[in-house]
Amino acid sequence: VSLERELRRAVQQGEFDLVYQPKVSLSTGRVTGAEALIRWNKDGRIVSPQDFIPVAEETGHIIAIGRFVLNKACEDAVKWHKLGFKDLDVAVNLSARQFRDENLIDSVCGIIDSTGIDPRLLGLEITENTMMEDIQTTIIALAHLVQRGVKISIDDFGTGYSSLSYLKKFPIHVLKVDRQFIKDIPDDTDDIAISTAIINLAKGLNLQVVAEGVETQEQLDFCREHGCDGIQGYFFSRPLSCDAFMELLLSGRTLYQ
Ligand code: G
Ligand code: G
Ligand code: NA
Ligand code: MN
Repeated sequence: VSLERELRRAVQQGEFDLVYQPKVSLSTGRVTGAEALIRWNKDGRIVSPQDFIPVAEETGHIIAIGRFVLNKACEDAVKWHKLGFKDLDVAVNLSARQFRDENLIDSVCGIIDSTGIDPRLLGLEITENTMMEDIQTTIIALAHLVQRGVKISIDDFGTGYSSLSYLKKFPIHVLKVDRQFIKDIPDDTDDIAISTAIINLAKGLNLQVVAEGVETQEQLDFCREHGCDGIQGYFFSRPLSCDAFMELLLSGRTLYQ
């Protein structure tokens, strides 16, 4: 059976689920929200999105998958809200084809309305390369989304082809430092220089900056000392099932004692 047919079945039979990786504030040490990451439960095995998102993109299944992700993430965020965590946000990854889909804005607005999520608590993560594919269309699409109240992050910043001059033209809120630049800190002095520059750039442009892939205390200290707003990474937590994420919230665990 081709992966394409299996993907079709997976959408229809509800084989997808989301896990949530906590994001933590470096000023308070508290969980501020989570990034939703899709998982495919295929015959008892978990398939990584790296292995099926590209095929889903090529075959167009990404549109249905993306709608599932957005809807589930918003529903879960509303659950967290009802548990009393009223400021917690949720971020969803949008792939290139989804971002270029002419129904994207309607789809996002429809899901905001049907789930009742406060749109300020919904974030969309879009990679630098996706944004750069067609700059005029990107600016228009982002403007519509921002007008509806959602927060936009540039994902994997520093790994793509963006010219810095576009940063000020895009209505965005958060810059995410790619894990690639964090993983060899403090050993790699080039990565220290690059990460420092990205953080300073973000601050200079009044953007929030979140470091991805923080795995060690040293990396955490680096991010805090250089003025990152938040971190994500295995040091604090791996991605968790929605239930495990809610347990974490209820436990009150923070980054600092
Ligand atoms: O969660 P993990 O580290 O395995 O994710 C691998 C890649 O898949 C990352 O680049 C991530 O952005 C992407 N990814 C995870 N979930 C989604 C999703 O729901 N939609 C899209 N388009 N990409 C996702
Ligand atoms: O492309 P994107 O930034 O969305 O990808 C996020 C991916 O990074 C997810 O697949 C997530 O599982 C993974 N990830 C998150 N934190 C860490 C970390 O600390 N170390 C490593 N190796 N991977 C991480
Ligand atoms: Na992401
Ligand atoms: Mn990223």
